[in-house]
Amino acid sequence: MAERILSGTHWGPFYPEVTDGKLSGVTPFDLDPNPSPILNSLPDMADHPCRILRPAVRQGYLQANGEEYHRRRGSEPFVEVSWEHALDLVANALKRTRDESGNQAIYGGSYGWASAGKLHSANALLHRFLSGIGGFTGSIGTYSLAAGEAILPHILGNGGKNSAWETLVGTTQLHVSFGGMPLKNAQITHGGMTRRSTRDWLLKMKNSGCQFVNISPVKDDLMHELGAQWVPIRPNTDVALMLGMAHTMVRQNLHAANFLSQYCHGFDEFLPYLLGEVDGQPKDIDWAESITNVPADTIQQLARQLVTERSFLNAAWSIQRADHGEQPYWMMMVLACMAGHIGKPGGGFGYGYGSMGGVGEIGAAVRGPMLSAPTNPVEQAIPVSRIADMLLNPGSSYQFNGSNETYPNIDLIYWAGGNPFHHHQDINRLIEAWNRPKTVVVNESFWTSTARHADIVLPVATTLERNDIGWCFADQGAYTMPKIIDAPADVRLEWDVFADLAERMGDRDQWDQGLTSDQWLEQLYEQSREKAAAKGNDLPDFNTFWQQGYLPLPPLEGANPAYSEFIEDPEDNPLPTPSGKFQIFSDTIHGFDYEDCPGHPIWLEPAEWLGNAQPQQLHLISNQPATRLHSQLDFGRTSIESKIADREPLRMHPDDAAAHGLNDGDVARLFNDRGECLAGVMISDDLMPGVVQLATGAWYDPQQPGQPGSLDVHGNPNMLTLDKGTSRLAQGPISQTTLIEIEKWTGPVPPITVFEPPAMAASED
Ligand SMILES: Nc1nc2c(c(=O)[nH]1)N[C@H]1C(S)=C(S)[C@@H](COP(=O)(O)OP(=O)(O)OC[C@H]3O[C@@H](n4cnc5c(=O)[nH]c(N)nc54)[C@H](O)[C@@H]3O)O[C@H]1N2
Ligand SMILES: Nc1nc2c(c(=O)[nH]1)N[C@H]1C(S)=C(S)[C@@H](COP(=O)(O)OP(=O)(O)OC[C@H]3O[C@@H](n4cnc5c(=O)[nH]c(N)nc54)[C@H](O)[C@@H]3O)O[C@H]1N2
Ligand SMILES: [Mo]
Repeated sequence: MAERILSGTHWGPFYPEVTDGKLSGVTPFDLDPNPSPILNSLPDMADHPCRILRPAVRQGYLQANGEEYHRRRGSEPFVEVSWEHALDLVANALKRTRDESGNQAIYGGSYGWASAGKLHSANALLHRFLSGIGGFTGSIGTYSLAAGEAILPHILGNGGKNSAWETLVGTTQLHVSFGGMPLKNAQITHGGMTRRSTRDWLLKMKNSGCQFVNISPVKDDLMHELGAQWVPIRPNTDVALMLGMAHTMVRQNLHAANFLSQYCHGFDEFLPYLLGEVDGQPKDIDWAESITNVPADTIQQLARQLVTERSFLNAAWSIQRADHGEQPYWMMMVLACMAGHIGKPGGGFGYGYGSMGGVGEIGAAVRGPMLSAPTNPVEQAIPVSRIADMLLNPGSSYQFNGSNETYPNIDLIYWAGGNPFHHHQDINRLIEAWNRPKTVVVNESFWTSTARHADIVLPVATTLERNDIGWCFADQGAYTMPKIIDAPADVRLEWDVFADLAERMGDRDQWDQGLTSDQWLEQLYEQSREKAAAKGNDLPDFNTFWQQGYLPLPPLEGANPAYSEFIEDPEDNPLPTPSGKFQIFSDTIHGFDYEDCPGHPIWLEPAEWLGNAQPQQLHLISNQPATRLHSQLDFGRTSIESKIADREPLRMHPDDAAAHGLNDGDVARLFNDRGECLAGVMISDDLMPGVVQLATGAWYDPQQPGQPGSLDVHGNPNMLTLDKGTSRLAQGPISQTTLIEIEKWTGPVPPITVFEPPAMAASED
């Protein structure tokens, strides 16, 4: 072992301190300039009371007494059973489902972030296991970026390219970001980056003369040291603002006409809409002001600056997590084309800077290890956030990105590494849907809401209790993730759980090929090492790496502005789009004939927004939490210390607080037709009036567990959000499209109970 053991998480690497077999503290990684405060919560991970200690089965499932036994999930006590018993139950349910209904009746989409590490990646292990036993209905896309993932390939030919930070420093004069670039989000990178560098890049840009503009309902979405111009905007109206800017450019003849004709397809089809020749409504600055609440003068100023200065446009992922979220992503590309700086140093556009730490980083020339898996024999997969639609409407049809599909009938859900009772919109609707299948199996380390709504719960070791490798896609360094402490006695490695299940399903040989998980880890590393050597990069052998702890990796070569090759030589380096150019008009999308996503970007009214709100309604933004990763470590000290009256903080403008008779520290009830929750009031000038902010991830803590419509006493915004797809193109989640009402909670304040284990009935084994 190295002198100091190094391990890591999605929010960065750390050196553990172990006292008497317990994780007593952590020190951040030496090379990380801005370590995440979420690291401080790690000591709470190992032995918190909400740890699942033994396999557990819902009492009604165990007794199976009555046809409707699956309709009481979340409301009954659990019974602890032996591993043998629990694994037999899972294997029998899988076999029964397979025999009676076929493999497509198993839902294994199992979305979620799980933990960092290349081997023990829960969702990947589940998919590998289920593929080996005949397959499963899977999921397509993410809750993060579903609308972007669907629209960008049509208009850019792939997921889009981002310029490296290096190319923006000293070159970008004006940086305009929709949704800001909040450092709270840049703490995190999927897979766990070694360094949190976004803050430093932003300061370098500022110090070399860049002016920043933060277009967001929330002022501190851009750090105050940047002295940014804050342009408060009504949520979900960014596309109208962009159209107003585009209209100004055309009217004042500022737009880059040569760029549009040389590098873009379909500006002529878009122009009549922009000018109002199609619908009688020019998308001018007064029209844009009436929708966005951004003053017409500001829109005009920004439009001029975008053209006259070397400008860069960025959109946070949040702005597409909204009704018709495809449109602002599409329109921002059009606006950047009209400004004409794409491909030049410091100019152009990108998506997701500040949404996650790795965006804008160059990454390494050597790729990380990957566990191979058999292809899933079941081809069907649903757009990930349509899960409740699928469970509620088996056999019904839906449209998705040009195809017509039918929802399968699901008998069994198996989840590992995610928390849908945190992440899905409209939890009350999810409860109804979740009660439909006959069996729900969940692998977890903690009694999350999802574990509480399972039939069979299998307790698995945490990242602290197993050997793994941290190797993040955007990073120039890899690190070891050695086992730091022992798992509780009856808690097992997820790898071994699947090995024993594979044994019961007759698939053991394929699962582990006779090797232990530690042997697999070494083998995976050595495979990466061989691939690196073939490209002329020498990596140390596994044992040396394991001794070293940290492994610097060679950077990818070249940091050119995105699309510079295309701009320099469009004939030889066309974009991989149908036209070979930026698609301002998409004949493909036009051919789908979707009213909610036609052939060029347009303004479409969201289902809920301040423009159609009642006077007492407020727009709820449920952003990513600063003090944890989603729902992970909500019980950890960093998250707990941030709570107000034990509840998730609700930020609101002083005028809105006064109008509702609320003061700092009060408990408020948030409600709409879909549900209700409590939250702790925090008054802030950083919010625009009419908009309130409640981060995601507070564990759902219902007053009557298992009952749809119950009050959540803790502050899960998904009690209130709307469960609808962005459009037929992406079918993405729209959590940022939510109106609510609010009132002071004057009754006794209910205690938070969700961090205690659920009720247990006497064990039978
Ligand atoms: N209202 C609203 N809702 C949202 C969003 C929003 O902006 N607003 N954002 C959405 C987005 S972008 C995302 S990505 C999702 C995130 O949603 P999730 O990714 O589902 O959230 P997490 O809390 O990270 O859930 C991961 C779970 O995996 C468990 N886990 C960790 N390691 C392991 C392991 O090794 N094995 C197993 N079996 N389990 C493990 C953790 O204990 C945790 O319960 O939320 C979405 N929901
Ligand atoms: N600390 C921490 N960091 C995280 C995560 C976490 O759980 N914790 N999750 C990670 C994940 S999975 C993801 S996908 C990314 C998500 O990254 P994002 O989607 O970019 O993050 P959000 O915090 O949802 O939103 C960023 C900001 O957008 C603003 N915003 C919301 N709606 C609108 C709108 O309609 N218009 C405009 N202009 N602005 C709007 C909000 O003020 C919000 O603060 O974050 C990652 N980073
Ligand atoms: Mo995400």
